[in-house]
Amino acid sequence: MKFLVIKKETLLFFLAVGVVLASISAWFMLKAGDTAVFNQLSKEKIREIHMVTAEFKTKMKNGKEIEAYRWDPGTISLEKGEKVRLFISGINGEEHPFYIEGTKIKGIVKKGEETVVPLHFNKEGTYRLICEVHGDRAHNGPMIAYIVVD
Ligand SMILES: [Cu+2]
Repeated sequence: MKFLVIKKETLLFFLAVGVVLASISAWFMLKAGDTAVFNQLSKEKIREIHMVTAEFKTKMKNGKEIEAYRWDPGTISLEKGEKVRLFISGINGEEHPFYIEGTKIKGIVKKGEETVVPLHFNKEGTYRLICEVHGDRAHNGPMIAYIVVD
């Protein structure tokens, strides 16, 4: 009989732990916002898009080097409500800290590493993926990709 009582308490303990963990993960999901982030642990089949950081470089007749950085491909398309996993491989350039306009998404792409960005837009429009280091022509950019949602 005593054994049974302990077992019930243990069960209640694990139930309580489960409730607390579920609440914490729900809080994190809500905190992340619903416009452009979704649960990465989900098992559902999600389309993948692969992008790289590219550099165009040349030497002028006078010996001066000029260069420009780009995301490649520079434009990607998503359906409204579609869930996509964007893989960005850092090829050229040491680091590209980025953000996506109109969302809470930001991150960094480093040379030799892959950054995975979950995308999910509930509003149509064109969202710009902007590199903070190469944001305009004066900084060897603009390193901006267009995410078209329709
Ligand atoms: Cu960059």
